[in-house]
Amino acid sequence: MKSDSSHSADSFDKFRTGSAEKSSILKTGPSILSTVLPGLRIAGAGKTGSLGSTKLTASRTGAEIAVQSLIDQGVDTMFGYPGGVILPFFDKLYDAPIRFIIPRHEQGGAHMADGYARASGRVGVIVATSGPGACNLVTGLGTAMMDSIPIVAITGQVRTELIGNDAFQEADTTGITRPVTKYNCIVKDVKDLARTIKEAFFIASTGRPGPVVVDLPVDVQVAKTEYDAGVEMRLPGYKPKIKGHLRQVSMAAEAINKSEKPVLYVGGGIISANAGEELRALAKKAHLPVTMTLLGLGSYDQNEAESLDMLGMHGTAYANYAVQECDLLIAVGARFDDRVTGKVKAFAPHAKVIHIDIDPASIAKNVRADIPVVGDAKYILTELVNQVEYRERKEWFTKIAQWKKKYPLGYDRKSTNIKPQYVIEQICELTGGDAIITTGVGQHQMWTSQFYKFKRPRQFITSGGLGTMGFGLPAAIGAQIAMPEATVVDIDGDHSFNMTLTELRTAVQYELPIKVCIMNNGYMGMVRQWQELFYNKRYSKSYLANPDYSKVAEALGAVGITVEKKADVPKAIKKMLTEKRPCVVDFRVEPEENVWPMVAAGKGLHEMDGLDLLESMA
Ligand SMILES: Cc1ncc(C[n+]2csc(CCOP(=O)(O)OP(=O)(O)O)c2C)c(N)n1
Ligand SMILES: [Mg+2]
Repeated sequence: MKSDSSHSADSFDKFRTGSAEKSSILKTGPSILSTVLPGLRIAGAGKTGSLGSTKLTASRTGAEIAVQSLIDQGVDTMFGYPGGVILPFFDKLYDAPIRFIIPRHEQGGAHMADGYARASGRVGVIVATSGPGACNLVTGLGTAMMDSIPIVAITGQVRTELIGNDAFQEADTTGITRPVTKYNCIVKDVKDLARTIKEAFFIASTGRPGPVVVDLPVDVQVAKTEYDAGVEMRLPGYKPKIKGHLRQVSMAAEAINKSEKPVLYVGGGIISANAGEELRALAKKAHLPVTMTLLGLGSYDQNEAESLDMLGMHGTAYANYAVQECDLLIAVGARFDDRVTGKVKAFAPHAKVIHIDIDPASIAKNVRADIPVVGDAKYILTELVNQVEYRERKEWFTKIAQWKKKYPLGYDRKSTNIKPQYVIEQICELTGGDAIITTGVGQHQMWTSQFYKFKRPRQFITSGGLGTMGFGLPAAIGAQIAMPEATVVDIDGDHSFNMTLTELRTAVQYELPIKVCIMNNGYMGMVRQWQELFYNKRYSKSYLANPDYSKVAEALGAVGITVEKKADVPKAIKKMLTEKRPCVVDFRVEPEENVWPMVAAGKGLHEMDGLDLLESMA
């Protein structure tokens, strides 16, 4: 059994409050994972304890085993909220070397674990009690599931003998969370516990990542057995494919070399595979334009000439036109979501499609794939880089340059009102384009994807698949915990912020200098935009009376700033960036601004509305 441990128990000292006796449980073995599939991204690899053996230790309770298993997976940070049936587990956390963040609501905790995972590339861990605690996780799990984010959730459950009896705070957690998890299970025998937790981390972080729930009845937490740190996983049917089929990879390389008008279309899979450098190498070597999905933003530096920025419903005209006219579409780690394709039948009509994805179920699910390649983007792109040749493709790049010139993203820069796009451009400029950005869901999210120019993977954290309002603030907290030195800015909507604003107090308590910039248009702006365009301006129930957000911020112990004049925007952002406390800036933006361009639902990508407006502002 390989022991690659560098993260000794001592490195946890600053968190440790417990007795010397505790240290014995810190010295158990490493994960066996690195010996199972060499080269895989393993949660906590290199961060395990220092002994590395299958040595059995003295009899321990389930709660002790659960905590020790987490430590052995390299977990040093967790999010969670206690309750009756998870108390044995919480008791063992009392003096464990784990930094523990208590949110104000379990949904917030799940988004924090998610933001932590997205910012760091590690597995986020969230703990909740049974019944209401577990139910409150559902939105967070669904958000992580849709965006393929590795989370392990540990939930308390009532005693095994009571399950099915409508016991106090009983909920069918595995039943409820099945559709929003990659995998879930209930541990009914303490002897299965160590293995199950190991499997949970492995499943969450390998293949197409995703959330895993381990439901833990309270009697299993107090039952005793021996802890075997080296226990073997039993996952005979789970074998994520890493290396693509060589013949398919060669065919893909050949198609790229022949193509006159190629487009690389990349998604969040590049980021979860840590394949940003390989993507760059491919685009540069073969000379390929790159467009990104919402979740793919950051995977390619948008300041580089090859970037076409985002495609899809609110993507750029130049990206959408390029996709519609290309002769080869090279999709990597993207799943042809309907917000990307528009009308599927009209999508990329002239293109041969290469589809590279680690999840075989995603391939050809929505759009045919002429050359499917199943495997890890990092491996496959490396292989492709070896086989592709540089081609100038002068005509193609000239055409793209013309589209860029004719239809740049824009807005009325002369307006004396505060345009949300202006605020976001200013945030980008004043943070040097380097901040980690989170968002809620709505217009502000789309403007952020259009007007903040991302440079690197893991810089943009947003709920793409589920589109969860309320994600921005807790995700920013998780990201700041993962990256204490980074500037983390939540660019939020007024109503999205409303949904989880109680977590501001969490940021205050843990002294996290996060920034929240509210694009306060008074409306559920995206709903209002659809009502304006498709429901004859009948703004049915899309307006809510907001509180004074800067006063709310102050009441919760954060800094609050309100900005009502355009001239005050840069000043307020600069002040925000110097604050050590969490800071909320309430920008009173133009209430009825719209996001352009827009591909209306059911239309082809080339049928964008708002182009004349963009052209006139170019
Ligand atoms: C939890 C949740 N409920 C409802 C929606 C539907 N929805 C999408 S955008 C939106 C409005 C968002 O308003 P706001 O946060 O103020 O952002 P804006 O569009 O104004 O920028 C709504 C209600 C959602 N995405 N998530
Ligand atoms: Mg709004």
